[in-house]
Amino acid sequence: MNKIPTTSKKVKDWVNKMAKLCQPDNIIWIDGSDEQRKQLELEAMSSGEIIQLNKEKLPGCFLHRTAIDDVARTEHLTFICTKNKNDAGPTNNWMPPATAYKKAKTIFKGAMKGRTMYVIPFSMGPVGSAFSKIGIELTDSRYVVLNMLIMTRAGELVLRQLENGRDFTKCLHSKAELDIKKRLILHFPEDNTIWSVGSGYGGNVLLGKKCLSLRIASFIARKEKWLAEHMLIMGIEEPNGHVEYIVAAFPSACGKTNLAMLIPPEGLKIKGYRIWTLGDDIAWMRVDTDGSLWAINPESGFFGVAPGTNSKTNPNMVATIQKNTIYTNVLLKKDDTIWWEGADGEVPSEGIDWQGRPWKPGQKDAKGEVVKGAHPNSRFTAPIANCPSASFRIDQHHGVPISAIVFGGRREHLAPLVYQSLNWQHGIFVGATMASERTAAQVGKLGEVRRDPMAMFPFCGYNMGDYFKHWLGMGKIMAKRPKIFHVNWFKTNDSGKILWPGFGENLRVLEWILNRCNNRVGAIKTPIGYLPYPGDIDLTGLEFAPHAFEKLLEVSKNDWQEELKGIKEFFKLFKKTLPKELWDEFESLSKRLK
Ligand code: GTP
Ligand code: SPV
Ligand code: MN
Repeated sequence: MNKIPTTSKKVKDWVNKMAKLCQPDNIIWIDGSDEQRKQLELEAMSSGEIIQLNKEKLPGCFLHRTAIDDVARTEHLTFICTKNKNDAGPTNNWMPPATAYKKAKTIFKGAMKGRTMYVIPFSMGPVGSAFSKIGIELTDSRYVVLNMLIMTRAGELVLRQLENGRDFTKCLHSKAELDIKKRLILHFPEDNTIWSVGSGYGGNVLLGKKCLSLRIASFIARKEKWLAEHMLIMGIEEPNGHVEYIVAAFPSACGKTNLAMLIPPEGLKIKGYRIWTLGDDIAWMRVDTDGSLWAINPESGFFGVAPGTNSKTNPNMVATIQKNTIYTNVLLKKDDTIWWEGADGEVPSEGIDWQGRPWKPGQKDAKGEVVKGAHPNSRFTAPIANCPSASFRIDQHHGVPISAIVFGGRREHLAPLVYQSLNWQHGIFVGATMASERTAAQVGKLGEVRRDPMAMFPFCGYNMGDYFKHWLGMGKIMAKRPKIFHVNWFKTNDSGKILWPGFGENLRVLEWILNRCNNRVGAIKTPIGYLPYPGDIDLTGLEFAPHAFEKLLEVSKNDWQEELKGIKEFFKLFKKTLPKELWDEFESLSKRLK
């Protein structure tokens, strides 16, 4: 054991208690120093947890492979453990706290025998900011430690914040046997506690991320009157040098990372736009003294989707991940660099696939399906500071003021490219009725349309009916409310081809959004909200097949009437907890569609 770097009895008592349960051979406190990190890298290399990549081409980069059945968040093994079932609501798996602790204890008991327990003090948000929250994660995984050092502000500095007895989120993780049958991701919002066992996949084990910054934080945010959201934060510098900030909520693997660091397309670059990235996944937002909504990114790194990332789709990310990056479940090339489906350059002629097996392009498995080199949910962990478009305001204690909130999903049909809500309350309805096709970021059937309100379905730490009420209430305490929009980059034509070029071209839509926020353009009022006049979206340099752009902005009354049925079914789940305002909005939309 290294020296205990804290005088906080609360911290020491809890660490001791958990150590008694898990019985590690050793306890190491993470101090945040480079020396300690390097030492851990060496140990993780010799244990085989990570593989060092080509030192010239990818300095400070490593590859990690997870177990084959441990490659994405396991929502069916994720629980909100509140005393009353109704407090978890109809969208969460629920277990009573006593049962959950008992069940998990049998798995945690002695799980760290022969291993070291690492104590990681971390701050979500700038250390010392009134916006920030502190957690301590105990883990027996060096991979987790190395990732947490990228994703959060971690180390001794954080412990200083706890010397006065301040509360922190108690996070316990053990790989245990990495057995899916003994895997549980448990949240105890009433105890400010997270227990995760039996997994080594990022979203299940980097407990500062979804577990703390969304599930636990959303619970706290409701009490403290702020918002913890699954949103990117970006600044759009307009040609006159003024920067407007927006947040956007899209479900997992639906384009947050890409949007957050887009490069203006050729036709628009000439106007002088520039993008500043603050965050790609999570936003914490508060009403500040000026009555507007301000956002910080609690994280300090990206845990991004690898497949599809290349110099055309996301040049800023390609630049970000050239150093000090941990890759998970990608293909290893002969020269110790990496590759994934949709990466730059030629498809390698051979390599080691994400499962550690020799791989050749076009190779088929027993079922006759092409074997992928990288897992579809393979990811990289990289510091935001590496990103060429990183905003200079990332470390600012109270964040940035938000002009627009953008909701979006992956819908082949129905939702047009962009529309604006009629007002705040209708905007909450638009967010609450979001739906999207399932991606590889969560275990389950791909492509299935599921409701994902505000992209928070898997991440809300309490009853979502109350969550909608909280959103409505937040509007009431704001003097200046952001305008609310909905986008869909994924609409297809009849033969299934995506109509909108997406990626950097999305700036064309953001430009319209900012023009609306600043009353610079009018709009067409339709039953679902305000749509752009086609001429108000700058398409310079883009070519569309005949009618393709019209199709992108089409609102089909028939399709929307169908959609109403799905919305109604979904709303009914919440019984009395669904705010009346949302039923009112439902009725109004039904009327407008007649
Ligand atoms: P999480 O990290 O899971 O929360 O995902 P995310 O929302 O940050 O998604 P990300 O930006 O990583 O994109 C996921 C996938 O969507 C990648 O395969 C991208 O290539 C694809 N994608 C992102 N933006 C666009 C877009 O504008 N158009 C199209 N067609 N695809 C996109
Ligand atoms: C997501 O699935 O929304 C992610 C990746 O951002 S994970 O951290 O696994 O949740
Ligand atoms: Mn996410």
